Amino acid sequence: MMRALARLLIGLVVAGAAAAAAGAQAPAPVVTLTITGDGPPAVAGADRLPGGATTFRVVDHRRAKRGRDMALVRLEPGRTLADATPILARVGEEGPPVLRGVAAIDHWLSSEPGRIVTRTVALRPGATYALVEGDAAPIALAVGDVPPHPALAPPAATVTMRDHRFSGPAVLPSSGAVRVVNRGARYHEILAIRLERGARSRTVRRQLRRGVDPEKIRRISFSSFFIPPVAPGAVNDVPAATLRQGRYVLVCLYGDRESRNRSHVTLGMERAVRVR
Ligand SMILES: [Cu+2]
Repeated sequence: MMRALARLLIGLVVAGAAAAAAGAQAPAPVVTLTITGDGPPAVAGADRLPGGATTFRVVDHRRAKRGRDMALVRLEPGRTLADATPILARVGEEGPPVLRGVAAIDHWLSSEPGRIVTRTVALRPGATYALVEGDAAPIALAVGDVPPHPALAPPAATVTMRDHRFSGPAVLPSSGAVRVVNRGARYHEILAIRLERGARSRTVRRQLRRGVDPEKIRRISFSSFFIPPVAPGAVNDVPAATLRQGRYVLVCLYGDRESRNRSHVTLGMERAVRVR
């Protein structure tokens, strides 16, 4: 899960806005990240970012097998990218909690080769962000002045992550957005594991809780409903269209020093849900 950060770091600084007057619901501004090779993405549309809902459009022109994951890191008030850079370099080794007090991973932007992936996130007004992936040189983005910021549209369902459990509805939609909120004090991730025909929910959940490698569990598949580890307080809307009708288990497979490297699912962080 740490592959993006382990590769090192680049930053693209996106700066939020001073709190602006609330205005009419305007469409969220769009930032386009274009990937054509192994280098950092080309960034367009990020020079006048307000806080609030912002749509990231990730265009990956490569003919690669795997997409790329970029962490959208929020700097804590008063911290600069120069403060955060040496600590970000330790995240691959030590995990995101090493950032505490300096920065927080609130969101991830993932690409899919040959496709366009969009993700709308709420950028905190007045905050500064860095897009972190690999070890290329940081791309600094000019910070513009700030128009009013729209809020995220209401989700179709909300799943809450705590230390160490999920809560939310037992049935999730397959359209609209599922909001995932981290109300824990730790970093958490979410992956929806699909139960294929013949899989017994109780058996699969027991195996997961025992720490069996999910790759070795039969009759399950991994959906693309996935958010890598995000910080306490992070709010992410995931398109429910990544879920097909059926039975799923939501799991947090993340583990770090705070959990003695045990995956959180072994601490009980799993929940059975149905998608309709
Ligand atoms: Cu967790």
